[in-house]
Amino acid sequence: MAVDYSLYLVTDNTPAILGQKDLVQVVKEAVEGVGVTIVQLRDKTSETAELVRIAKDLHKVTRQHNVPLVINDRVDVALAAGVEGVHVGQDDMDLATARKLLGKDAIIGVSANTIEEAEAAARGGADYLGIGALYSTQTKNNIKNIMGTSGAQKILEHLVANDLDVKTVCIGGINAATAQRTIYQSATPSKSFDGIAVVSAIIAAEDPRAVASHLRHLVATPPPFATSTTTAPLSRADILSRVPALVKRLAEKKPLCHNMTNLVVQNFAANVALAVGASPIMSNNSLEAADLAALGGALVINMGTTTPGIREEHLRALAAYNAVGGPTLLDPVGAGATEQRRQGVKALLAAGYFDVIKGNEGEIRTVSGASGVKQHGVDSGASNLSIDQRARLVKQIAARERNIVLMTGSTDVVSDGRRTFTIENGHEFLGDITGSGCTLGTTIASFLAVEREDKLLATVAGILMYEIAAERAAQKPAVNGPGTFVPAFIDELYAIRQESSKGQNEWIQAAK
Ligand code: 3NM
Ligand code: MG
Repeated sequence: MAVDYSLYLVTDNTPAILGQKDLVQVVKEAVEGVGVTIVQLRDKTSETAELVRIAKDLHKVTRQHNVPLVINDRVDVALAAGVEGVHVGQDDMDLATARKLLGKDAIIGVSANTIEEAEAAARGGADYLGIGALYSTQTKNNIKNIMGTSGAQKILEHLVANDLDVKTVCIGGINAATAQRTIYQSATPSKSFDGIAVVSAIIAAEDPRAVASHLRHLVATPPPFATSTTTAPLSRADILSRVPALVKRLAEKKPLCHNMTNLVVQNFAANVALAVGASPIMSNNSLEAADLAALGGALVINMGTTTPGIREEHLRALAAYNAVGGPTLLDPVGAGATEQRRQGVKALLAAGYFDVIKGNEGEIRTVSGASGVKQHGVDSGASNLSIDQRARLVKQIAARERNIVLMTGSTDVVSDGRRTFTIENGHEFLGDITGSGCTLGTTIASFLAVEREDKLLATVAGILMYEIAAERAAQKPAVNGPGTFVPAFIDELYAIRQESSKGQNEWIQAAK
């Protein structure tokens, strides 16, 4: 029997989640309509006789809708109630024994928190794995490992690499706000979760039927920010031919560029946004984020100033842009410098999606570790990766996050996980002024707002316009140092925009 794992409901009868409702009624509502596709009775408190009675009651409801019912942990209850199978945790009856007792046609699922557990269960003939916990959750208190999407992705990769064909659902903190991004960011090129498993999202809901139907829709639909579909190689010739047109498009569309940025660069970033042709808004108030996102602009989250409460502002704004697929860029300024910032990066990566993450070597290495990826035996803080190592790291994070990662330096390295580029433009004066990294973020975000098909192209366009402008500015006779460089730089950003708007595209020949 082919089982549809797309929306897997795990029950909970504790008052904190079920409230005063009747469990059977909740399950009935959840399986009706475009509802849940498989149900697990998970009840840690009822006596055996009561459990069998509940299982039989639930089974009446699920059978009517051709939805399989499995029992958590209790093979005896599954047999007594005649349901379709069991779900066993790592501390429950072993898979082989459960299979022997229930037979080959039973559905048997296993909880997997680690690669080893997943491999053992898949080799042992589990029908599906419940992989978790993705996120922290109030629903289960003995969670061993919060893995995030990067941990889940590693398990899926391992199953693929070992040719282990088993269905998978993710569990732990999955709800309408997290479902799409979790499926998207956990996926490998050849394996994605077959579904999501939820407890509180449905059991605690006021309208389980509506929530179930909404979750089904979300599971079947890519997230709104999953717009980059291009896998075409991006050759130097492509860049030379497409970037000036993109600069022109930016000038014509004048997209909003919403900066939640640090105290130091507010004014400079706004001037850079204007020079490249965007319309800047500097606002750290997340209460306006949904309105701004609706206007089609881009969001820059720059962690350079940590004021109390700013993390919550960032998280709310990110959620607002993610909800409509608006462009988002993270600039994890000083990410490794303090605990506040390390935690901030972790929280942002766990809670939302960024189209682009840009930073210097130290910042990107902190981002790398923020979701559990091991660093490659290099001392933290030291800036000593070779270009090859940088390229590998950037590519690896981009594949993990399914986004664009840019590591700035005298050679910039940028990747979408498949295509990896180095860019050699720029000028040393950029290192002698404040906010040059931050305003590069503002520039790239502005490009993202007008190029959603190929986010790597948008990022490369931003870097080239920015760094070629810096080279041109530094050569001006009136520029004697960093002080005179800043206004000349803004002038050259403006000049490149004007040239591109008139079809004068020679400037891009300076790309290297
Ligand atoms: N198992 P909610 S997490 C039952 O990690 C269960 O194996 C988990 O509840 C695991 O959807 C979990 O309310 C609880 O977050 C999931
Ligand atoms: Mg269990």
